[in-house]
Amino acid sequence: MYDANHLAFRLRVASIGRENATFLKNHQTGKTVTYGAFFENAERMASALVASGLKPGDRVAVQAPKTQAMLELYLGTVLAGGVFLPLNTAYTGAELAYFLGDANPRILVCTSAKQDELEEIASQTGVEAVFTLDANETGSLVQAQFEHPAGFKAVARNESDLAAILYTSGTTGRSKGAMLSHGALASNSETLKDYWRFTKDDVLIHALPIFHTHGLFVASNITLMAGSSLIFMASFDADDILSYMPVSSVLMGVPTFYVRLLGHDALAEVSKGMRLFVSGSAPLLAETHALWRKATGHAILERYGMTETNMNTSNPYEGERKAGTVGFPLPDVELIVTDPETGETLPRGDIGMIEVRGPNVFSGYWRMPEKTAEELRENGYFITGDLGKIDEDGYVHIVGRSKDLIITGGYNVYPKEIELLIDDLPGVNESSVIGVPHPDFGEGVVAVVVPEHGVALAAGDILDGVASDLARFKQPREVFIVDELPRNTMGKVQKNLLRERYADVFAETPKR
Ligand code: MCA
Ligand code: AMP
Repeated sequence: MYDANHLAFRLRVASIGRENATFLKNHQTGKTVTYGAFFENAERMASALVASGLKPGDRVAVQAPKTQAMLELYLGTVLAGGVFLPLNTAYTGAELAYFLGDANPRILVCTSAKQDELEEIASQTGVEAVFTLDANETGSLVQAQFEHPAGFKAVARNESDLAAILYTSGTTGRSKGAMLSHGALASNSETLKDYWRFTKDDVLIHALPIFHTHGLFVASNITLMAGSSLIFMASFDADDILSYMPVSSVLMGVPTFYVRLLGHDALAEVSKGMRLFVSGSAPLLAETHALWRKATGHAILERYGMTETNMNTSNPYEGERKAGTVGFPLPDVELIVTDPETGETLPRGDIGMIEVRGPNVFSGYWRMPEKTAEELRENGYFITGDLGKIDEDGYVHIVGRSKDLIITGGYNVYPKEIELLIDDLPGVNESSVIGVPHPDFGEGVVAVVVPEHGVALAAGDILDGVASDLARFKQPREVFIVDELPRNTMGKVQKNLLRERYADVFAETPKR
């Protein structure tokens, strides 16, 4: 028996009657799995987790490649009453040590290649069992799955119980774990399924990673809720995506996907039968929107979300999809624009802080009650840190961010985290990290560094110095050594001047 408010229950009910239909086709192996087999595998996974000591509310941390088994682990964790905690595969040991120390998972799942390194970190952070998802390995959950029967009875959970924690970078440099409940995840995917008209006939090209909201909750949960199918690719590859378009109906991607696909001659022909192209996680340039429409006849549907809230707004399925806007608040989401100083709601058209409220909003930051209180108001509104306005037709525009955030290829990078590491390097006096336009990634990371007096520093010293502590996508792509940073009268570094100064650094970088 499943609890009626259980995320897994709502996903399972949604796919009743689809037991023999394809849920997922694996691009790498060519194999398919039916809904029936997928849910059975997830149930076996849940049994294996419980047998290894998982109790309701325990975290299951996972850093593993994108495979069907990882999706089964996600659902298995939720069925077992656990809290799924996916981690970017690019994170280094130093970054993982922080997440494991903060979240205290009972179970860690990783690759056999990283097992030794992570077992050491895990033993210091209270992890009780380390598994892999590699087939035919001892200690593999894929092996353990088949030692356990299907038919696992979901552990009852309330709507407000946690189903997942996803870390999102913090302005102070410390990442914060966004606590996501069963109810928040289930309601948002049901809303989106209806808003974007998903049906069992849809085939979604899934080339996003599944350790973040976009690939895990938006793409995978909606597919499950609609009983549709996935074409599951390990990562982005333009030729592979184009080859599947004639047998697919929907693509979800970050703007970099669309920029890269535009460079291919086959696009116009193969996209003819597609139903929907969705973009999000970073701003889609109006230019990309226009070029896509010209090449394919399709208007990309841009939507806006956050790790803390899942999706908040979307351009309409029917009606005008306005380039440069993120559309309307979703049916169950309230969105207001407030004065960042006073918190007063501003009149339509004025630019201010975007705040959102609804069943999609998270439950707070894991073990950070003060941060939660700063960003989540008592009346339920979440202060997003995005600056925007609502235009005369009701469309939401994001015009900037009050948070010092860089979004590169859809991944978020908080400058503070990098600045702290650079400032600690020998010979460095201070640094400032900024994002500037990049033709492929949208924004590229640039570090501007001031050496200590009399010290000769080279860019390579900085890059080598941070390499082992930072995921590759966070590492600066350019480093400039300067005598001083521009400051205002208050002594604050004027990042806007730095962004202007280095605006063209990546101008010559080819679009892919
Ligand atoms: C890879 N690299 C990157 C990025 N990705 N550098 C900066 N930014 C990136 N995003 C590095 C690689 O390590 C490599 O380093 C070099 O860049 C070239 O890699 P390449 O082969 O071109 O990369 P790729 O494998 O093709 O990946 C690019 C990508 C990928 C397809 C854009 O980053 C991606 O799938 N991004 C999607 C992220 C995502 O799902 N975001 C959603 C978050 P080297 O120099 O060593 O070769 S959820 C969210 O934001 C909210 C909630 C929302 O609204 O959805
Ligand atoms: P994350 O930390 O991964 O949850 O990223 C959330 C942030 O991505 C938001 O606060 C926005 O700044 C940004 N974002 C997501 N979708 C869009 C979009 N369509 N346009 C502009 N920014 C976006």
